[in-house]
Amino acid sequence: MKRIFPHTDLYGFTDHALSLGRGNVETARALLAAGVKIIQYREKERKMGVMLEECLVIGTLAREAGACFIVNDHVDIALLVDADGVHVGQDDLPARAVRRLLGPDKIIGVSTHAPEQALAAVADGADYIGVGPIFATSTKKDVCAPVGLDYLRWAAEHINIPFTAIGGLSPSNLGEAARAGARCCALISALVSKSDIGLAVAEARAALRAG
Ligand code: TZP
Ligand code: MG
Repeated sequence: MKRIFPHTDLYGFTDHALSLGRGNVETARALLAAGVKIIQYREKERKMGVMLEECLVIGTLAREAGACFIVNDHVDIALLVDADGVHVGQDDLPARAVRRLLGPDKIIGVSTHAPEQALAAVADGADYIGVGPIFATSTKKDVCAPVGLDYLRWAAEHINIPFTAIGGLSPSNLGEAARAGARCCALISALVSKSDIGLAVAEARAALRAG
């Protein structure tokens, strides 16, 4: 059966380097306990074997919590742990190729930074797109300059699959993002780099609602 990208407010990530010494499993557990319904395993430093073990655990936790579990970059790991889907960037395997590996039932997300990339991702069969980086971020090292709220407004108007705003989002600017059309917002450092992830999720939700 085709997995569904949840219609939800926050998209949470792992990133152990930014997580104040917490492991990825602990971070995912805290995000899920706070009611986050999409978790992406995003890990740029660990060995593949460690990533596989962590994804097995986080995938089980997400399933138990009724949340969607997406693996960043690694189609092989996603298949091995039966994740709900994979997220790829512009320099990763193209969505059409990922689809051949994953089949029709898994979710494919594609990072986009401009309208032509968004339209190409939709044409290539993406199930959702990332829209960003909206604001400056130091979390992703190889990222382009911030695209700003104009691209988010464009996506809200023209893209008819789910999309998630990403990049430099925090309670201080989530209201602006919401007013520009964001319904789902992806936050990394504003959640995982806080000592109390539950509180950070509550503050992000309140800021989104106020927008
Ligand atoms: N893609 C575009 S910006 C970004 C990714 C993965 C990083 C977002 O991290 P943060 O800490 O929420 O700015
Ligand atoms: Mg990638």
